[in-house]
Amino acid sequence: MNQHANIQQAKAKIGHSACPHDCPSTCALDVELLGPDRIGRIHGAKENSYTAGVICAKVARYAERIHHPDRLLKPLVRAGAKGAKQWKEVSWEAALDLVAEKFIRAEERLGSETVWPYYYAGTMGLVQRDGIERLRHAKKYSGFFGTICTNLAWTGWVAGTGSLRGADPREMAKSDCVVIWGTNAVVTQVNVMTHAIRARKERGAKIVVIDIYDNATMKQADMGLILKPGTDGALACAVMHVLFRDGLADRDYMARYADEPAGLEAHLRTRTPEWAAAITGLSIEEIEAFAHLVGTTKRTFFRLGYGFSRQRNGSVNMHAALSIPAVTGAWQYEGGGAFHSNSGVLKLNTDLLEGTRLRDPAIRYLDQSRIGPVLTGDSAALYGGPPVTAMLIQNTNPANVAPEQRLVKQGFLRDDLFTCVHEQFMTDTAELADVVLPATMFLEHDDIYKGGGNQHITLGAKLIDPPEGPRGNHYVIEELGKRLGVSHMPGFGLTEREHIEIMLEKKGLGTFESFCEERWADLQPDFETAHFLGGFGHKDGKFRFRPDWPGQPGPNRPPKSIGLYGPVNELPAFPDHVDLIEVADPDHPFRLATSPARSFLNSSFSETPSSRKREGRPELLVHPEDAAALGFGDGARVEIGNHRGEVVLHARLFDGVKRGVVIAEGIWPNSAHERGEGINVLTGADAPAPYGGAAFHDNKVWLKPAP
Ligand SMILES: Nc1nc2c(c(=O)[nH]1)N[C@H]1C(S)=C(S)[C@@H](COP(=O)(O)OP(=O)(O)OC[C@H]3O[C@@H](n4cnc5c(=O)[nH]c(N)nc54)[C@H](O)[C@@H]3O)O[C@H]1N2
Ligand SMILES: Nc1nc2c(c(=O)[nH]1)N[C@H]1C(S)=C(S)[C@@H](COP(=O)(O)OP(=O)(O)OC[C@H]3O[C@@H](n4cnc5c(=O)[nH]c(N)nc54)[C@H](O)[C@@H]3O)O[C@H]1N2
Ligand code: SF4
Ligand SMILES: [Mo]
Repeated sequence: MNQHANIQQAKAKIGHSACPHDCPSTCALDVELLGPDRIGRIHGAKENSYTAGVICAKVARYAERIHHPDRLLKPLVRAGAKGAKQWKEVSWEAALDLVAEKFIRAEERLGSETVWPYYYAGTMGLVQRDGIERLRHAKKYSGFFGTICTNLAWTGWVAGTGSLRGADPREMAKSDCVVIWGTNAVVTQVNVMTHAIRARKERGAKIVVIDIYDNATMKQADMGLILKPGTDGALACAVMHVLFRDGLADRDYMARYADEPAGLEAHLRTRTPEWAAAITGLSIEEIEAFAHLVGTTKRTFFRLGYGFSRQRNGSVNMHAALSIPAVTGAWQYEGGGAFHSNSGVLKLNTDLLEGTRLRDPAIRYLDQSRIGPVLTGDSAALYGGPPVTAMLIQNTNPANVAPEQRLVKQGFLRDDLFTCVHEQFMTDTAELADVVLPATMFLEHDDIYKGGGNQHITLGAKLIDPPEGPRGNHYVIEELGKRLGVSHMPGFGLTEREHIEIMLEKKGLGTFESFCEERWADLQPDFETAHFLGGFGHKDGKFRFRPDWPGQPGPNRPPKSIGLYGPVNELPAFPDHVDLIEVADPDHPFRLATSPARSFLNSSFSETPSSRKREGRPELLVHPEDAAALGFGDGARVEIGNHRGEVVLHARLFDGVKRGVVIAEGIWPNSAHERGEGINVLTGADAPAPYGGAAFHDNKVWLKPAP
């Protein structure tokens, strides 16, 4: 740091906040305040036991994003053809009047279900993110089944444990072996590494990383297992086979805590390391070594991520991996057990905020991930209801991040669809809108945040003034409520702070003022509860080796109007490998995963100069022998494609991946690609069984030098 910066930091006032981005870490932040509307660097809060003073580089440099010259500052109305990037600046009043008028007209023509409010987790603040639900329910607009991120993972986790929580993630530091499975934690949730590395430093713990390529996290591992995409179920089965075979299974624990240990053991008899080696591409020795490590290390902590669930068999694989600590009995020990998400325990009462009581159960739901089929009039995706002809979009960029991008864009270009996008930047989606509204950023509005990868509820009060122009999501929902005639309904007419107060009060967490002092609340359940020592979440208190796939309750269960996604009868009775994935074939000999980039966060940060510089250009990691066989070298322009479309990238030769597997890191803006089409041209919007989701890392593709 230069002297000038040093002095600046010494002078800076520090404000407290929470990271609003869609990241399991939900870091508690210390923000250098340089003036009423200016920030300096952001630091991780040292006093927060999970954040522990560490945050990622892209948020440390948030000044680049919040003071970005390209921020949207004025409401814009389309002044040319859709997508032609011609805009007219208008006042907030005029823009909101226009949106309301279009929504009213659409409803008059086709009924309320023709309007589809669409949102996601660009901000994780409850008030700014979820307030749109209040408007939806009040107006009986089409429901939103939010599947894109968590469905495959949560379904698999809840199938086993019956409840979406796990061992205290800080306990990783007290573990003797941390298994980081299907999450690139160095990149996507750096705080996992803080605690895992502490265990290695202080107790000599081993770190195991299981992924499909030698990513940044695997570089930190003592044991790295690189398997073929979508084969984690096979690995887990062979590990459990060895545990039973070699007397490393905890039979007493299973007798007490699991449903059918004998059935599982019998089922696994044929799931040998040889069997799994052929499926996973791992060696028998690798599988045996991993099984013995976790079988002989009682304090093994399984940190199960989202990445390996983004396969069409992802729920099955999540459940299979989760079954291992139920066989070893690791749950009984501090530093042992498993963790995926604490979302099941961090509940705040959002009934008023979301207008839950205004919900009409007769209204259809539409699946977030299937926005392509929905907007192009697929009658199955529309559940027999009217076409979608009006949308309000907040905190998400579906024209870039949703699967089957060609359909999504085709849909947004429809003349009979009116789209309002509320955004911070001119994203791929905003470019296709009729009206674009400028949004504030987290330090410019009040909100409250729940961790998924930790156990805190953290306050993020407004710290600085926004530039002239941008307004918060809450403002937009309230103003539309007035214009659409629902502002008298419960939940409307309150400020952000009042909503936060109500949620805090109902949870017994004090007031907004007191929470400003406390900054966060630690809601981690006690050891016994977190480790399910009083029983698992299912009615009989048992961990289920034999999941009730169609019958399980849970946060991701589709609403009745959607029902289950098939083929439910092909889901296995016990942990297993199932080929429900896009298996490579002669026309598509490669398997493509679209893993995250370190300096981007989904579609965010692709606008900040330092992130753009660090990531370089859209690239495809290809095994050198595959490249040689196809006759291209490092840096070559290559085309990858499948029945959904084709995309051009630059090849980067990389031997940390199995042959036949290619990796495209990061969701680059569509415009960063040669033909203006992004990587999601190649990903599929078919919903995996049983509860849906998006299988972003499960794509069969062909690959050739680009023409
Ligand atoms: N190929 C591929 N595609 C993927 C994935 C993948 O791994 N591979 N991952 C998927 C996953 S897991 C997810 S969660 C999705 C996420 O995809 P998106 O939902 O698009 O994710 P974000 O980039 O987090 O946020 C979207 C936008 O929210 C805006 N935003 C932030 N805060 C606010 C606010 O307060 N108000 C308003 N109005 N806007 C705001 C940001 O400017 C940003 O443009 O992408 C999915 N798509
Ligand atoms: N820097 C950065 N941070 C992020 C994000 C980002 O885009 N960039 N996205 C945020 C969001 S919305 C989310 S949901 C989280 C997700 O964070 P993670 O839980 O880490 O999930 P993914 O990012 O989807 O993928 C993690 C890893 O899974 C690997 N993987 C893919 N298929 C398989 C498989 O079949 N088996 C195994 N074992 N591994 C596989 C991928 O190669 C990747 O290395 O991260 C958040 N944090
Ligand atoms: S690690 Fe995740 S939660 Fe923490 S600052 Fe970075 S993006 Fe935000
Ligand atoms: Mo996500």
